[in-house]
Amino acid sequence: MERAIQGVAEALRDARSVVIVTGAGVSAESRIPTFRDAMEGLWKSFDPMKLATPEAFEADPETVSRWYDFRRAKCLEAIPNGGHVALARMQREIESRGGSFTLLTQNVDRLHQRAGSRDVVELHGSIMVWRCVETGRRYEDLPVPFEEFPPRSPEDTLLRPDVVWFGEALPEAALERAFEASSACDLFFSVGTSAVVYPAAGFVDVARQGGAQAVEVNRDETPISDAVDWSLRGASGEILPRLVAEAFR
Ligand code: BV8
Repeated sequence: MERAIQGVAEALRDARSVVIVTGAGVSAESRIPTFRDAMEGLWKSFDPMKLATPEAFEADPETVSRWYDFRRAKCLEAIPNGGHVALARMQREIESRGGSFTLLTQNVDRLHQRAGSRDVVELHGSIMVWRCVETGRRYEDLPVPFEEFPPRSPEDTLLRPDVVWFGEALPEAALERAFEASSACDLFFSVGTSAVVYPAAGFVDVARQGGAQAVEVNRDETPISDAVDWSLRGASGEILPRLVAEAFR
């Protein structure tokens, strides 16, 4: 692992343009259950893959909004971990050298922003934002927990979480930025993601087709582990700080 970290640190020092895609694994050490870990407590009998869909909300807006309200509270209680902080420092170091840095996240918890990352591309939206199903108007800083389920807007219309559900298109602007940055970068990282949800899981291929080197930092093996140049197996909260310390001594 040490030699691999040195190799990646060298590539990071020389990189002119870096893109990172993160998934739920980067927030695991902040005690936010990942998407595929068993859900806990009253939600353990629910399947996230079934709840995170427009059909589920349509059929039972109360249950789906209670699940998101529960997760939103956990995200607000969570503290950014060493992995989030290291990525924020990596952005500062790269940009201070005149390089470009793009952080794409599948996570809806806003921990990257709370750790100091700037201009984060939220591929799957944010659990902190809810939008009116009729007008699309967005609301933040809503009461935690909600007073009623499903929650309603000040105009008394139905609110839904402003996240991208399975079967829904990702925000156009986020997609554009992700494709542009991935195709132009010279170093691409996939961190804390099972790399099975598309289109997010496909940006590593866009980067490699553009000539970039690719790095995976993940606890478990994934479908891209054999396709990257470096596969660092372990906890992002431990590996990323070591990597940034080695690269930007
Ligand atoms: C779309 C927001 C088209 C909501 C999420 C084939 C068959 C069926 C469907 C499809 C298909 N191909 C594409 C699709 C569609 C589907 C898809 O990809 N399905 C998959 C399951 C096959 N994709 C979509 O539906 C997307 N939309 O394609 O639209 C379209 C176009 C035009 C018009 C209309 C439609 C939308 C996908 C977005 C879904 N929303 N989240 C919410 O959060 O509730 S996805 C959800 O999964 C989360 O965002 C999560 O981030 C994401 C991926 O999961 P991970 O983040 O990777 O988390 P996971 O638990 O899986 O893995 C954690 C990893 O971390 C593990 O590998 C673990 O080892 C590691 N780890 C754990 N701890 C640590 C760690 N690593 C490091 N350190 C640690 N400490």
